[in-house]
Amino acid sequence: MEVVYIIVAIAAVVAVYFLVFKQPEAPPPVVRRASERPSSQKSAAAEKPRPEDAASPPAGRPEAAPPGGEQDLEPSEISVAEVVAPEPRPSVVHVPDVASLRKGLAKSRGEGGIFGRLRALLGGKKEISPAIAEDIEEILLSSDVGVATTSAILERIRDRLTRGELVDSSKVWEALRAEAFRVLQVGDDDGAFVLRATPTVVLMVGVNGSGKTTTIGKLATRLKAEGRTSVLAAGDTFRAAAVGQLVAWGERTGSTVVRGKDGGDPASVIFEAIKKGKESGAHVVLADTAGRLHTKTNLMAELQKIARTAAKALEGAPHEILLVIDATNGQNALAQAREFKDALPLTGIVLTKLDGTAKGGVILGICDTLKLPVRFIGLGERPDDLRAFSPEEFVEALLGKESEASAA
Ligand SMILES: Nc1nc2c(ncn2[C@@H]2O[C@H](COP(=O)(O)OP(=O)(O)OP(=O)(O)O)[C@@H](O)[C@H]2O)c(=O)[nH]1
Ligand SMILES: [Mg+2]
Repeated sequence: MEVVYIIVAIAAVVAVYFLVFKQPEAPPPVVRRASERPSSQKSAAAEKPRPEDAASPPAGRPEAAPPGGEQDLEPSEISVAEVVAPEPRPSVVHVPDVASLRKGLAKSRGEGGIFGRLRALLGGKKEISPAIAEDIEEILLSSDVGVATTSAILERIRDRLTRGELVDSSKVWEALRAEAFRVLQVGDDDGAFVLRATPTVVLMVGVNGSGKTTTIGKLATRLKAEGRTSVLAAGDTFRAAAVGQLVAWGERTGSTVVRGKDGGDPASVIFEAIKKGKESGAHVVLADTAGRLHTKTNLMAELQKIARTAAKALEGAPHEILLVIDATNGQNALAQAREFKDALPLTGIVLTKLDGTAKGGVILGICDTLKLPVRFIGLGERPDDLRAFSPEEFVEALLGKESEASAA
């Protein structure tokens, strides 16, 4: 009898061993949030692993692959990562929030602002006469929309007024919003930049004090919150304080800061930062540059050299060259922007300090003139006062008339 018990016990141990330890190993799950991709790509993208997910080592552990980490990848997973084209995805997840955007645009929505004045003009009117076009024109011009953009908008509005299409104030509002949307939507590339490479290299350029360094800090903050790592390149070697400012953001966001000697060559700092980004598997390199007057040709040539050097450090870099514009600079901002666009292959705009102006219309003139997408807008000095731009949301926040009562 005892022999039977022993045989049964041995059989049970063997069965458990095969069941538990000899199961085929499941591949490690690809951890990804659905919100990391634009909605249009969600279904098509299904569960394809992204190259950078599979290929990049986690931040801070560049060389030492953890046991069971990259070394455990099946050959098939590696080849999938190699053949699948990089899937563009927003670097900063955009969460629509018209109410908070409206708060940031309070000056433009207030009594003296573009929205407040349009509301005062159209609010009480039941009957609309073609002469109203002149009043609208005056408001747009004094809200920094710019002469060319205002006259293009007004031409269409006048046309519709004459044809009797805009019979009441709500129709005029609708027409104005449609015009604003048409101007703000530049192709299908608006909003946060996408991570096309590991690392994705982003170069910030602009005149003095436009908000380049602060925007880098805000971006590093947002990226960190999404589990991405940034290397900050202190390319403003002109002022020691500028390096200090970036180092402070680096400490705040846990990002590596690559700096050079005071007065050193900014291009070589950015080269080193890209090298560091590649070695450490960082997702993004955010490169600061010294503010410069758009009229100084030698300083504009320096930016061109920085861009060329970045491409030597990593093919395709810089992936984004963002022109940082201070919204409170009004029409001056437009002149600056044109010069920067002539000198560099800009990929987008960051419009800062929109919280500080009642003339939010400036964004229309900039978009219309430059035909460049707005990537981010700055609405304050705090780390989270940066929003990925969405034309629909912006028009709703600036000119959304359903909240007229609570606008001012
Ligand atoms: N209100 C407001 N202030 C901002 C915003 N962005 C930047 N600032 C402030 O603008 C000032 C200049 O910002 P910086 O980031 O130093 O500008 P910069 O372009 O790096 O300046 P330079 O390095 O001198 O060319 C700082 O006081 C920032 O806090 C914004 O969106 N809103
Ligand atoms: Mg700076």
